[in-house]
Amino acid sequence: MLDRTDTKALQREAFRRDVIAGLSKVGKTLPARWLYDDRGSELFEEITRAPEYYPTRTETAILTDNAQAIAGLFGERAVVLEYGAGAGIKTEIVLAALARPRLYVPIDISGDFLKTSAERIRTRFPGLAVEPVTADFTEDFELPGDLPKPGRGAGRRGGFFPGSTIGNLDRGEATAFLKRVGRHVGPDGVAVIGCDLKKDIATLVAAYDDAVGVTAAFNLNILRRINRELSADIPVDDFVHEARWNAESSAIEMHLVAKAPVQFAIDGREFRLDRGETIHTENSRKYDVDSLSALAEAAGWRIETLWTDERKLFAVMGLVVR
Ligand code: AVI
Repeated sequence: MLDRTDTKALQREAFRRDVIAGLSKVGKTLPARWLYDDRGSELFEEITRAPEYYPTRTETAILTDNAQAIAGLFGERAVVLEYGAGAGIKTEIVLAALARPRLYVPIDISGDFLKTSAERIRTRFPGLAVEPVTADFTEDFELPGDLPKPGRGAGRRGGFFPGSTIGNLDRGEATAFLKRVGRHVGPDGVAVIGCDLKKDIATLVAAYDDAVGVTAAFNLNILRRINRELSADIPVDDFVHEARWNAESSAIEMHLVAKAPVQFAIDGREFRLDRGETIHTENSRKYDVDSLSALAEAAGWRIETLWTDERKLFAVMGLVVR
């Protein structure tokens, strides 16, 4: 019997279930969220510094160049809800520009991560109230009832979701997410969302298959995680990382491709892959202005401003509730 209060055990059971379900399908998949164990998170940090991975530095520059306009959208005494526990420097750029922010609410499923990033923000902004919320922001959840309401000593509520993580959600999930943010911020609310833009395929593929091989290590780490946490015997060296452009879904896909026929067991179940068969581990959707507008409108928002860089690599949407 699973102890329902043992979050580590619950997490491990959810991982086991997802892995077995994904690898039992005809087109094998693994959910991207499991890429981020401690090692995966470290590797992702490294990816953000790779010369080919333009999103992080481009978005940081957009936020820096437009910090005053973004602060104007949030307005005075804003309550800032950040989906994901603090995107480091990007969060700091926005918070530093705001006029007397009332409260910062980082929301993340990882309590440990949340604690560390809340502490960092408290140190950097000693006068700012910080109220972390532990929740999975990809699913419906309620905000604590005691958050200040707009009008009573607080300005409007604004959602902040940088990093183009919205691109890792499918269309239905992205729409549901934006609707959820709309419910959280209310009728006068705003949101600032980072999105990666469509561009030439060579630039996209290079960003997800860097020359040094950090993205490859990040992708392959999910197999090592399965071996480590589920006592499996996947021959990791028999797989290679591949980044593919899927024009139909407008997404870069990450795959793990079997170099040879592969056989392994997880939890007493046997799995086989033919040579060339793949495990699809992540989608990273790329948008253009029309598809971003359509997404925003379908979720009850309107794009008030679209901040972008000179080369139109990346966009930051300033949204208002319609
Ligand atoms: C977290 N997310 C926005 C990254 C992306 O670009 O889709 C994850 C990533 N996967 C490979 N490289 C980066």
